Amino acid sequence: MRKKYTVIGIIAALLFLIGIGVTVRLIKKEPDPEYVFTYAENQSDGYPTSKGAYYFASLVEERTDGRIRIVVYTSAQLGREADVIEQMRYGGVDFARVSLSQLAEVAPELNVLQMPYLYNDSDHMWSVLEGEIGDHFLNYVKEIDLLGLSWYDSGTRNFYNSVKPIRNLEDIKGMNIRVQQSELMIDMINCLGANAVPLSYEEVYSALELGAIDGAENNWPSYEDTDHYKVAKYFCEDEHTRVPEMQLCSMHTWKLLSEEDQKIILECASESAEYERKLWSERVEESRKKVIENGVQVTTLSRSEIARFRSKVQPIYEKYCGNYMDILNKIISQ
Ligand code: GTR
Repeated sequence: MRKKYTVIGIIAALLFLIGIGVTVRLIKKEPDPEYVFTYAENQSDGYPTSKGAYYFASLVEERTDGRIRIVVYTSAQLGREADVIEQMRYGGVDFARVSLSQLAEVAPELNVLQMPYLYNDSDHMWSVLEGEIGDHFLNYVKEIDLLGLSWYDSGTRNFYNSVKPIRNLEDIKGMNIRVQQSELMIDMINCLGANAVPLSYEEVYSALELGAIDGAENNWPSYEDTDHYKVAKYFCEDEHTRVPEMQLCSMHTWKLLSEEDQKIILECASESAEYERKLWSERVEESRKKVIENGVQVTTLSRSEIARFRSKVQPIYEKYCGNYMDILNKIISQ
C-alpha cells in the first residue's frame, strides 16, 4: 500500500515539475506579442515574393523579441490585389506586397516606373529604384495612406497564348489578351492591335482553359507557378514591360509603432527584398526550364519587330507621363 502511494507521489511530483517547466518556458520564450499584424500576398507559398514575406515576418519577430508578430496570408487569402490595396488604405490589412500596375491605379504618378520598353535592362531598373527616384516613390504613396518599405523584383513581362506562336505584330493582332486591372496595361494591349481583357490574377487560369481569352502576359515564375503554361503553350519572350513590386505598410499601422520599431521594420523589409531578389533570379531559370521541358514553345522577336511594338505604344507615353516628363526623362537618361 505504502509503495503504491510512493509511486503516485513521485508521478505527481514529476507532473508538477513538468508543469512548472512548461510554464517557465512559456513565460520566458513565448510572451504574448504586443501587436499581431496581417500581411497579404497573392502568390502561392513557395513563390519568391511569399518566401520574402515569411523571411520579413521572422526577422521582425526576432528583432522585436516577439513583440511584433506578422502573420502572412498567401494565395490571395485576404482578397484580390486591388481590394487589398483598398483595405490597406483604411487599415484593414497591415502589410502587403503588390504589383505596381495595381498600385498605380490609385497613385498614377507610379506609371512612369512601369512604362513599356522603358528600361534597357534589369540593372537600369534597379539603379532607378535604388536611387533618389525609387525613394521618392516609396514615400509618394503616403498620399494614399500607404508607406513603401522596399522594392521586390518581378522580372519582365511577356506574352503567352494558346493559339499560335507570336513572332511579329500581325500575330498578336485581334487576340484577346488578359491584363491586370490597370488602365495603362489596357491601353498598351489595345495599341498593339489586340483586345485587352482586364481580369484579376486568380481568374486567369480558368479564362484560358475555357477559351474566354486567348492569352495573357506575365513573367516566367508566374506563368509556371499558376500552371498557365499548361493551358497556353506559346510563350513569346518579348519583355515588353518590367513592372516592379512594392512591399507596403498601411499608414494606420505605421503610426501605431514607436520610432525604434519603425526602424526595425524598414531594416527587415530591405533585407527581405535582398533575399527575394536572389530567389527571383534562381526561380526565373527554374521556371523557364520546367515549362520548356513540359512542351512550351518559346519564340523571341527580332530587333526590328521589337522596334515596331515599341513605336505602337508611344501614344500612351503622352497620356500617362505627360505630367511627369521630368521624372521620365531622368529615368531614361539614368
Ligand atoms: C504577378 C504579380 C502578381 C499579380 C500578377 C498579375 O507578376 O506578382 O502580384 O499582379 O502578376 O498579373 O495579376
